[in-house]
Amino acid sequence: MDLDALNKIANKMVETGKGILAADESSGTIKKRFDQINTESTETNRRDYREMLFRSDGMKHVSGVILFDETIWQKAADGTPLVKVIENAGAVPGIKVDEGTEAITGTSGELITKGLDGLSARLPKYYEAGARFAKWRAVIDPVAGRHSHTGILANAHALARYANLCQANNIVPIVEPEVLMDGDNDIDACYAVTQWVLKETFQQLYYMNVPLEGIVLKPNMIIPGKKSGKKAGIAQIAERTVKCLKSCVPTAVPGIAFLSGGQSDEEATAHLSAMNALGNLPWKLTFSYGRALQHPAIMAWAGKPENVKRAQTVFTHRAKMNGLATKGAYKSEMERELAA
Ligand code: 5MM
Repeated sequence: MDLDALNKIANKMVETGKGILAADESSGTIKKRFDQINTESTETNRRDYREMLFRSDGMKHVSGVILFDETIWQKAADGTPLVKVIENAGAVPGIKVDEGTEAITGTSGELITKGLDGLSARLPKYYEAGARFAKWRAVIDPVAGRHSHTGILANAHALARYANLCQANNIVPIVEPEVLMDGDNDIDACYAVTQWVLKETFQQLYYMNVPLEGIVLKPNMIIPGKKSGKKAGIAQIAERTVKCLKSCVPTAVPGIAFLSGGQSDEEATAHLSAMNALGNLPWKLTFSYGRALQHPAIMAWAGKPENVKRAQTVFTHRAKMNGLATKGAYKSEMERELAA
């Protein structure tokens, strides 16, 4: 393991002014997104959609792109490998290596992320293809009665095993323990469960000899569940999220790149900006958004070649707003720039 090289990549991934584009929707998820725009999810359409994003000016604000297995091997319409298109835009290509989730038998529906079997053989191939970081997502439900020590420990252990294997192959692991944001739990439950999950995750990373200088953390923000009917303000979410992270995340971690988890695109930007505006942070705080970066762009595209330019403009605007949020410099009035 070359920790110096891993640390350099991790720092590049969380560079101020930029963030990560999560374009790693698995076949089922991208189909759902394409269904929303009445577009068939064919290999060519998936390629065209992603190529459109990777060739947009928005890439100026993107430090890395998380790819699904299919995409890392795909070529753009002109024959250039998509990995090259990403590198030419100045971003680091990355790969989702988990294989989804399954229920942990004997629990109340807790999930464990699959993909450790065969991972040590897959990673060198991804490195060869150009991936310099990877992603593994664990899923925890904070609703009362739906999480336990069993599920939290099993997921933290799997994240640490994955991170250890990535680093051995000189690939920076994005460690993503996602506490869901769509249940009927309040903000305090989100805080308590996230804290538990993060503490267990860092304990397992320590046991598995994972140097924290060579990882990027991808957590949820501290937000009341969508079905709780409760709302929290931007300042409260920012303050609670930073407080929780400060109590759990060692300062050796170069940076934290949040998932958006179903927040609206503008909310996700506002929350990130408010956190960075607090100042005095021991790590970089940036974005690793899927839905919150892509939603307006995919709607503008609607699967039609004549909409490509407009969709690229929409994507660029969103990426720029999030880039500003990494500096704490985003203001909601800036959203009007797009209309202009
Ligand atoms: C882009 O969505 C990713 C893939 O999801 P599936 O494996 O379920 O198809 C997802 O893992 C994503 O990278 C993160 O959860 C962050 O995405 P959001 O949309 O929450 O920002």
